[in-house]
Amino acid sequence: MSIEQTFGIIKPNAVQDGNIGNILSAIEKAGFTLRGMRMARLTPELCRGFYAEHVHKGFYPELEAFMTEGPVVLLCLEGENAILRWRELMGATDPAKAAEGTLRKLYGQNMGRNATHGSDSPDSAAREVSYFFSAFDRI
Ligand code: RTP
Ligand code: MG
Repeated sequence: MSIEQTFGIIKPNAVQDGNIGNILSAIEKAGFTLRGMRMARLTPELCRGFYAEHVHKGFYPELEAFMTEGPVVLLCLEGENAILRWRELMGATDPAKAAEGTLRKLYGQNMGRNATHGSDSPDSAAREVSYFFSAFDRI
């Protein structure tokens, strides 16, 4: 058994559409423990640091414009195999290809406006949790 922490974001489109509650409810029903949660409005600088691996890709300007257009909810989730299980609950990056019942299928609009973010590995989970949460914020 491996208890992990992972990092999630409820992205601007899901906040604008009034789906914070639905997504938090799915997280609780799936058995995650919420260790950190905060609303924020990302700045371009914060977004560049967060998406360092994507900054030089063609889609990055569109990604930054979207992620900074309105408030987001930052999450630290804990549970058994939390990193993989949170990715499974979200579904595929492209909502059109995401499985029925997944968060991106339910609340995503397209490849960019895809409702949620989740860390993709133990290294990125550790980096992303500490990028946005101090130890004091994780309770
Ligand atoms: P995320 O990081 O947001 O959880 O998504 P992911 O791992 O499934 O996808 P990733 O490859 O890390 O891409 C990060 C976000 O960039 C947008 N994207 N757009 N237009 C495109 O080709 C494209 N590719 C990626 C998506 O919003 C994706 O979530
Ligand atoms: Mg990613």
